[in-house]
Amino acid sequence: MSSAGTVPTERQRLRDTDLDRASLERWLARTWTTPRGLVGALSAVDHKVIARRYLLTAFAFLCLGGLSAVAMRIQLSGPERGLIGPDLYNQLFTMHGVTMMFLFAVPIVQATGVYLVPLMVGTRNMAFPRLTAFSFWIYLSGGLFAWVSFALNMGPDIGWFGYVPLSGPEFGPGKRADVWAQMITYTEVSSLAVAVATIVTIFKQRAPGLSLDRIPLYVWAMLVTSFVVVFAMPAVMIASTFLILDRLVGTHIFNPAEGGDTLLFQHLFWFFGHPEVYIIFLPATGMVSAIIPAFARRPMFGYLALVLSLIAVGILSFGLWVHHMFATGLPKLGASFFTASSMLIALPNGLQIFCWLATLWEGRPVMKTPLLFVFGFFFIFVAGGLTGVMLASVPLDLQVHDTYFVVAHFHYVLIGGSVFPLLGAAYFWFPKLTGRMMSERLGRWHFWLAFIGFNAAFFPMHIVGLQGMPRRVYTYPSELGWGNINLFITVGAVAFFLSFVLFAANLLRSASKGEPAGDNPWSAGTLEWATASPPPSYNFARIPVVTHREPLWADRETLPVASGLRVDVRELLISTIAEAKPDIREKSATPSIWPLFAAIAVGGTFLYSIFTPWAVIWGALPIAVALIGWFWPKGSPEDEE
Ligand code: HEM
Ligand SMILES: [Cu+2]
Repeated sequence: MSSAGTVPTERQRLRDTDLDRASLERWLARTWTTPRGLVGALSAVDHKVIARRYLLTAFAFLCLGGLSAVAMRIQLSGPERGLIGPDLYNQLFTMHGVTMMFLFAVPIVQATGVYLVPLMVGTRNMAFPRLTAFSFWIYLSGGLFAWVSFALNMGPDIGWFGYVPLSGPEFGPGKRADVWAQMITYTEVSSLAVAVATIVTIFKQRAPGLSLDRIPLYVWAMLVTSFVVVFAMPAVMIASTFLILDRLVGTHIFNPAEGGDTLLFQHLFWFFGHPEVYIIFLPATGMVSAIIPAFARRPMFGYLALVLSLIAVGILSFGLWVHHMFATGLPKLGASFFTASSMLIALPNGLQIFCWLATLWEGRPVMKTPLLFVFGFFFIFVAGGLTGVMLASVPLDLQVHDTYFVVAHFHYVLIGGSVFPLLGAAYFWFPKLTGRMMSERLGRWHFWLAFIGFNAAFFPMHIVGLQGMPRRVYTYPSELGWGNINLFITVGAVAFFLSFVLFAANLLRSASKGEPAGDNPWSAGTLEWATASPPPSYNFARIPVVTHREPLWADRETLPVASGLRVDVRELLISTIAEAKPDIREKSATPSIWPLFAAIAVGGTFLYSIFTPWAVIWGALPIAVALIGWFWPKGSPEDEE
């Protein structure tokens, strides 16, 4: 038997230096692979396994969000249609907004990070793998909670931002607003946890030599985004918790009649809500910064400028929230401040676009599908940015407030700024996830259908908006003459929706029949392409040592590697924050079913609390049991030097 077959005795420590390549790989696979069977699958802590589930779930929610949008658009395709009444329509646009923002956009960018960040920084798993698993279960059950409530005709109907007093106890009887409030707090727990794990992974688990000035721009983007999550999410969690207290316990935090403050809700919500846009957008810029150099075949122009503008955008995004509240009648000086800062943020964003264009200009880009989506992003996002600068001016904002002009603007920003880069990223990294290429021919059809469908659906919304068509109405009278243009919008929306069907078909087909990809099909320069596609459970047989920003371009033949890690237990190399010098070795968590139980306990508590505040007390017991199981120390004494 080879050395891989030998079982080390209690005291024996097996290190990668003791083994040849083949037995090293066998040992690592044995140590790191997710256990078999149902219980094994439910206990998984491998970041790639969790990320795949996360991505699929987020995609499923995108489909639900898209279906609700198509339903709304069919109802609005002509004047006085009777398909969907006002009550269902209110639930539909709320479910659409909530699903897109909380269950699709944020989770999908975080899931992409969970997959890519450990590979790109050259480590074997996320920091806090069990917490990451817990986050996924929390998110899944939060999403199911919202959609099951909707199916039971208990779906929230107060808009995705759930303003009081409409959502308060007086105007929002029943359980609908409670579902909204608890679901928000609950899914943001998951976002926060992933953000914390991402920050620690990036700061402490980077491969030796991957100093801060060599981190791939995508990883920088995820780092900044995770900090924005950590500062923004608590604000909305406070807003939703105050709301549930007002509704269920009878406090008067948002009730002006009792000395409460309605505007406080809007401040708290938008202190989160505006950065939220950047939580969605910043990772997308990171994706663009990964795709462009790979296709232009040259390093990114202006690395430092890009890093600084990422940080600037992250910080400035917190100074803009009041531009969502211009119509509430603010003091003049305050309004001017927020106008100025809203326009200011166009600067770092513009800078990023110039760096991207400069890189493309210098290189000889090959027009493949990922790059097509990047060009789609440029076009749509710049258009959305322009209407954004327009809306930042108070007089115009007051004119078009709550009209379809605003609906057009934010779909340009959200879909141009996030969905198009995400689609490009899907084509770009699909080979890493599956070992196969996506079909280029279908990809082009997909792109053009999406691009044309998108603009046909959302450009005319600017026009009806300027004509005065309000948002959140389930119908309109025919005398206003908005019928034809709305029909056009609906046709565009259906075409845009169909482009996702085409995308799904391409995904399915390519996953089984696509051309085999190899490790590095695009000849890209960053570490995730240094390992097999799909990567083995342990990511890298030996931890790479990084000497350049694009390690695979610099050390073409063989990457230098670090050795000395144990292979009979899940050991990680921990490095210093700035220079990524190897610091200590640390054990990574083993698979466990307890994060799932903890998520069930926390979820049950949140759900039950809608019916009685006592749930918080009773729920503490199962939560405590699950946490004890989760953190129960493993008995075996570990000798450390
Ligand atoms: C198939 C693509 C989509 C279509 C056809 C679509 C259509 C619509 C429509 C018609 C409304 C307005 C409903 C109304 O005010 O009466 C709306 C609202 C909204 N959409 Fe979309 N949308 C799509 C994709 C997205 C995506 C990808 C996002 C986010 C990433 C998004 C975010 C929102 C938000 C936040 C609202 C506001 C909901 C509210 O007023 O509370 N949409 N969408
Ligand atoms: Cu904003």
